[in-house]
Amino acid sequence: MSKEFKRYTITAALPYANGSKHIGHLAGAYLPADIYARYLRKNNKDVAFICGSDEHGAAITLQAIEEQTTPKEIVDKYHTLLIRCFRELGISFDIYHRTTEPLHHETAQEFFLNLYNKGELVEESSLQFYDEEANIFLADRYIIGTCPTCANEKAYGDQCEKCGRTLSPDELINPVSKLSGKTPVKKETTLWYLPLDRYEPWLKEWILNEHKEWKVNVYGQCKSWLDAGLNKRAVTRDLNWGVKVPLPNAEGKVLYVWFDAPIGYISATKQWAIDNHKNWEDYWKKEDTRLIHFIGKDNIVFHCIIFPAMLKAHGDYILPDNVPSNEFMNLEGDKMSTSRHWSVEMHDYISQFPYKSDQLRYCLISNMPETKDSEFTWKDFQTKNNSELVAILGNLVNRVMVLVHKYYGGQVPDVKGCDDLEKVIREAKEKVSHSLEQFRYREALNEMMNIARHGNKLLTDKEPWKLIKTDPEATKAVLYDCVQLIANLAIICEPFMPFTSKKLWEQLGIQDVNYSWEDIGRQDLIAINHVVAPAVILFEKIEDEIIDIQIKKLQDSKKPIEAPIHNEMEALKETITYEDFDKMDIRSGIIVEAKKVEKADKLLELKVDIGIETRTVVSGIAMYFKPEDIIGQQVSVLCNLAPRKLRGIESKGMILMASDKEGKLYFVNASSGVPAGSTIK
Ligand code: B3M
Ligand code: ZN
Repeated sequence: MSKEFKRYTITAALPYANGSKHIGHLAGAYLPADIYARYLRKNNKDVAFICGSDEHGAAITLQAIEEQTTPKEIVDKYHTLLIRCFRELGISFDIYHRTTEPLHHETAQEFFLNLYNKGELVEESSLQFYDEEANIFLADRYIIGTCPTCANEKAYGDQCEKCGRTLSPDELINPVSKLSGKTPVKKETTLWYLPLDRYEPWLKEWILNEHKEWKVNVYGQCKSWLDAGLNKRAVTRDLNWGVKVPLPNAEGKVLYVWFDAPIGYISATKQWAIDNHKNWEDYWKKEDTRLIHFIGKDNIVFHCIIFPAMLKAHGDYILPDNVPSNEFMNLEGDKMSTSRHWSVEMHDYISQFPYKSDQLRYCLISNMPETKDSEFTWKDFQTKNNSELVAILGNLVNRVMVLVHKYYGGQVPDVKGCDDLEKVIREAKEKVSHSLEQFRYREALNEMMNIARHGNKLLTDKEPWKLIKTDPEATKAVLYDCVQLIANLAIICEPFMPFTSKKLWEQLGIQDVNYSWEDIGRQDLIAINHVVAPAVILFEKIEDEIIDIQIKKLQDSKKPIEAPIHNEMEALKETITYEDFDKMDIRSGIIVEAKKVEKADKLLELKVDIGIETRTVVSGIAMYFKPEDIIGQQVSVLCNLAPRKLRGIESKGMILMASDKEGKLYFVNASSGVPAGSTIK
């Protein structure tokens, strides 16, 4: 370990308890955190590995309304499911807490009050969307409308899930309330804000100068946020599900879920400390504690900028020393998404591949999206299992155990090895340690497997099944070496494949293992004459049929994306003469004014400068463009089209648009700089 820390607080993003989680989440945050925590524990470090369910937020209340149930029922259900999945996948949290616990509410309220009393929060009134029928302020998620970028009519007020654009409700075209289906009104409300701009100079120094060692993907994202400049962020919401704002006259207001969730790490640590006779403050307030947040890339800003600003504002807390966020793991060529039914859910994997958690862990680690997005495919999963786990690790262990039983009745032979095994293993161990400390899991896993590869090479080179006939002493030495090598593997593979580690110890006939990382390299882990267990199959081969079922299941479940307007390229129209074409007067123009046509979803009223005059043109592009975004847009105008009245407005001419096969519209324009009025032929 580079810098000496006395203890480690390792957190993994608190998953929203509003649904199951997929293997991309596992690869993104939980698995790397678990490997790291296990590695530290093997090094006898003092570790608190913290996680829990994030049970607040508008998404959960909304879901409750949709499913005609209560938020509490939803979070109870998924909290239970998540706990089970993590346990079965070997994620070794020291505590898995929940943000609906009273201890968390107290902790979050105290934190809020601390900032409030110090004047670190700003109170401001503003106009927010309000549903007059449901009598409720609408969280961003409660408002849906048309995405200005991709025209998805079901975009949320915070994000369009079709194109991924981050939105604010004001940007939606035709916003309606999800609750009543009515157009919301704007109403005044008071909210409290964290003025992030106050922390900007400090954050710049702290991240950009003092944490240059952070992963490039994390550092890069922070830099672009900081370069763009930080604004105040609301830390409360008008909602009735969450941690109540602990102030008078704050009825109906709760802390914003992203304010209370990271404090969830602290409250979980408090509970763990109560349960284990520890002092929680050691893990959050002492400089010799190393705080590390494991998260997915969509959480970077919250963990690198907002939460540190909160901790800094409070003043009593240490700051994260690293935030080794991963990128995303795609699935079979597409973005992994539970809502789009393109995912492998953790619980589905567990039920379809029982007792094969390490096989999944192995495959995810070897493909971990460490600095860029990666991909999971079922074929690759099969290959990793069959050609690596079965063929390299399983095969080695099986051959060694079979031979030890065949020649020595299962007893570890009494001639110590002559191979330079110790050096090989110690070197591999150094590399694994170094890689893990840099959060380079793929590399670490590969180095670990190199030890198994070395074992196989030893068998292939020395051929004990032949050697036994000519040199029994040398045979003993080879198999002694192999047994020690397997014991070393049992220690070093534990962070990656804890179930396999356990099986290896069983295979070696060892109970109550207390070897630590430091012991890796030793050639006397298993005593001479110790009896090992009869050979068992460590990994089963996965057949094509099993993989084909999974691939088919995935393809069948994919939800059709919103129906495209027209599916195919339009057929060509019939031939016209040049004279027909020449009748059209097409000119380059510039949009100088634009506004929506009342009560017409699709229409914009435009004023277009066509050189000789400025004309009114009514255009059916409102689903794709916001009026304010197209002022100054260069367009092509069919000027001599007979005028017609649309919604009472006389439209003189037509704006030419290109339309792709999804029906998305694009302006057709001459290269920029062409003056208005230039003719187009
Ligand atoms: N629940 C978001 C997520 O699951 C959020 C993380 C909270 S970590 C404090 O992606
Ligand atoms: Zn969109």
